[in-house]
Amino acid sequence: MRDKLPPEPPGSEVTPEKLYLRRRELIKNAGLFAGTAAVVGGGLYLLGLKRTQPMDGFVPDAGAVAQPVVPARGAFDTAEPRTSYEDITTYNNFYEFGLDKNDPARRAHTLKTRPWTVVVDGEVHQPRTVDVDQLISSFPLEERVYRMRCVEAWSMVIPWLGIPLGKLLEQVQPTSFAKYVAFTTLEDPEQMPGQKSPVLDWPYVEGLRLDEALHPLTLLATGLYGKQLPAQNGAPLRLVVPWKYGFKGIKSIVRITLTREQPRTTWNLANGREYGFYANVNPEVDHPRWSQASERRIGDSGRRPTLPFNGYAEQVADLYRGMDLKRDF
Ligand SMILES: Nc1nc2c(c(=O)[nH]1)N[C@H]1C(S)=C(S)[C@@H](COP(=O)(O)O)O[C@H]1N2
Ligand SMILES: [Mo]
Repeated sequence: MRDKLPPEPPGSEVTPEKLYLRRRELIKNAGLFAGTAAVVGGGLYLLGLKRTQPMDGFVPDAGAVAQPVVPARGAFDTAEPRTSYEDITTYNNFYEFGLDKNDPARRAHTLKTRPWTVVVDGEVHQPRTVDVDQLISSFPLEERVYRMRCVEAWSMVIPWLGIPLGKLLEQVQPTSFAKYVAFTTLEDPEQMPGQKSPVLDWPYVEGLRLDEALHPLTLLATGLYGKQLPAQNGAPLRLVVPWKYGFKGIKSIVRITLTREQPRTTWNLANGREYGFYANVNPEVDHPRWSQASERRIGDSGRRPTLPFNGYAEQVADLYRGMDLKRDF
């Protein structure tokens, strides 16, 4: 990223209005959970329904105690407080719309995110060219509350909505030659004025190893806080890989290509000494220009320690068994 230190986040004072808006979000969110209880992983605790009991054919115990309808946390959801909708949608990195954190919120609303076509091709038996809404509607949406750690040492907690990437990849049937997945952002300098400047090689490209792409934590996000994804956050479709630095989370995707070779990635091309292909969050491997041992949570004061794999080591460390993560950073 640039040498300039990121600006301080907006103040964390919670005004009554902000509280009210946040409450409305939560209520909306609860409604969304109720509608999709079967797919959000945690399900609902209703009238003493126990998680171990099957949903269909369920008969409540005679002694069941009525409980409030509280969405249970999904297996991968963090219980940490969520970053405000305001902060998530106004403090962004999206260089296609400028380099300052508040540029994307001011400029990206002109991006035409519908109609939008996504190509899924390469080493697959069933290549597809689909309208994004058709793609989204062919899978149940899931909510995932993930930490996001930017390589610049700030972090957020974001309630995403989306589709596990693995489900899409299963559908297109990777061939036995597929080893990686390459992603490409829209290239359209008229709509994305940042692409008129050579600050990065356009279009923005990213990549994952196939096993990383198939991991159940890896999400194609279509929304956040129960609503459609705002353009500044990468509408209509962006990648979320919560154990990796935020720059792996490529926005406004138009193409997903299964490949035999490791794909080129934008930040690695821009500066390979500072940004690796793997980009796993690692407090023990400092950025050449700053420490990665701690981070600033947007909306909070003070710093907190950065966790290996951003706190997802239990789920993903096995993917990297036998690798030297200081060399393959
Ligand atoms: N196409 C594209 N995708 C991108 C970026 C970008 O500049 N262009 N920035 C990345 C970086 S550095 C981060 S930290 C996250 C930020 O996501 P957010 O703005 O939704 O928090 O998006 C990533 N995806
Ligand atoms: Mo980032």
